[in-house]
Amino acid sequence: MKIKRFQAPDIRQALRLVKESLGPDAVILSNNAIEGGIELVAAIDVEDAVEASAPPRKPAAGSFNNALRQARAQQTTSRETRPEGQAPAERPAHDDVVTDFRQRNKTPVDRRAPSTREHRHGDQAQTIRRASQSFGKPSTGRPGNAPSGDADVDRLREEIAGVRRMLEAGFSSLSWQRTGEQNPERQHLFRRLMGLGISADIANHLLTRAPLGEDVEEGWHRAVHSLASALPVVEDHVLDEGGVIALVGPTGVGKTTTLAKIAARFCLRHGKQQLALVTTDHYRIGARDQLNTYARILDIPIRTASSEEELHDTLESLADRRLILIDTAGMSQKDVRLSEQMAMLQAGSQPVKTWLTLPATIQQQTAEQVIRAFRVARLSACVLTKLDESVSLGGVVSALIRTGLPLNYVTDGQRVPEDLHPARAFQLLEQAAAQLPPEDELSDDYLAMAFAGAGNYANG
Ligand SMILES: Nc1nc2c(ncn2[C@@H]2O[C@H](COP(=O)(O)OP(=O)(O)O)[C@@H](O)[C@H]2O)c(=O)[nH]1
Ligand SMILES: [Mg+2]
Repeated sequence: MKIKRFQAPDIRQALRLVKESLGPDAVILSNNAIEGGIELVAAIDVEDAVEASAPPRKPAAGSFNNALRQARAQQTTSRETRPEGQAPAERPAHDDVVTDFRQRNKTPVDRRAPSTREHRHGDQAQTIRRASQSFGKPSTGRPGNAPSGDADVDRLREEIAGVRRMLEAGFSSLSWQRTGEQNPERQHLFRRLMGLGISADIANHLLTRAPLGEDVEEGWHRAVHSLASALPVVEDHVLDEGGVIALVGPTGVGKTTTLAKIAARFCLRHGKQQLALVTTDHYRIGARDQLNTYARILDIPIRTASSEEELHDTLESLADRRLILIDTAGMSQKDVRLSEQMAMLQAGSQPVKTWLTLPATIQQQTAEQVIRAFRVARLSACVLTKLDESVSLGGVVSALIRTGLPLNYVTDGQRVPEDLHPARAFQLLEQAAAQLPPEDELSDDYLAMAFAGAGNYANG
């Protein structure tokens, strides 16, 4: 067995790396969110790989993948030939492997006789979970995976951990397979939601609650509808009522462009006398130039404020303006100056509404990190930019659902002011669904892991 780790910015790229390095038979053992992306641990049964080029032979005893494959094949054959509900006469090879592991690890054997396929499945799953739990535990009482100082012991431990992951992957695979047998609509819809980039826990939660009918397309429509209902959206009246609005967010996400779009829309409705622009971005050379250009085109005043007092005074001096738009310095969620800058917006006597600007292309974990970091600015809404560049909206949609930050506007191009629209949840998700990648892009191994993980989350 060969086990490798792969890191990539998103799941699709990570899966591509796995496929390129280990081939299409690789099994995904685990997936974890890491800073800047995702880490997959994948394995390939080396014997399998060799098998492809070698003459046919009996599968090696103890090879989990082979045994699992055999077990699946036997399950399918026996399902085809035996009456519904009747237990098969022979134990599949997979049980032998589990028994073998149990004996080697002295795990108590569950002696209940399986009566139906349903029970057998449950017992198998429980057994695998138990076996995998006891199998990975260090026997020395030494905490965690601290190196023992003995190379052989460490290598053995690593192998045991690998086997444990294999068993867990087997468990996930069985659970995924069982759902496919008992509830193929649910499995199909889960696959589509995952294709959309929706997080596994939200997808599972949705499908557990939404009534699924016979018709898959109807079920899909209902799932998209439920997702749209879960996405928080707020209708904003700023273009009519005005106020003081600050656009915040990381660099390059489209704050200044969005601000120009809002300014131009407002000018068209109410005239230039009612509007002013302020920038607190004194960090970046050229930041003011960009805003200046828009101010010149619209013929509206622009001010710079680089401290709390200056901002306070500037806002006071512009009190007669119906709408004041504040452009802020783009800041990474890790920037130490972030809290200070965001606190500055809330320090004055005038209430400032802060809108977080996020690109539709952002990954779920990064979006959640950014939202958490910018919470100090008391965010009231989120503007989603660059819809035109996004391949999959699921990440950012999941982040908004999980954090509860409401969406108010979306932008889908660089044109000022045309490419700015009020957010409409259902329309947005229908559009995302229309861009779905081909269904075979996410492997069954990955889906099985995600499904099992989401099940645990939903149940616990
Ligand atoms: N394709 C596309 N590009 C956009 C959109 N909004 C902004 N941009 C571009 O993204 C780049 C960065 O925008 P900018 O407003 O300067 O970002 P800021 O650093 O957050 O102020 C510029 O080239 C914009 O033209 C959008 O909705 N779609
Ligand atoms: Mg800018």
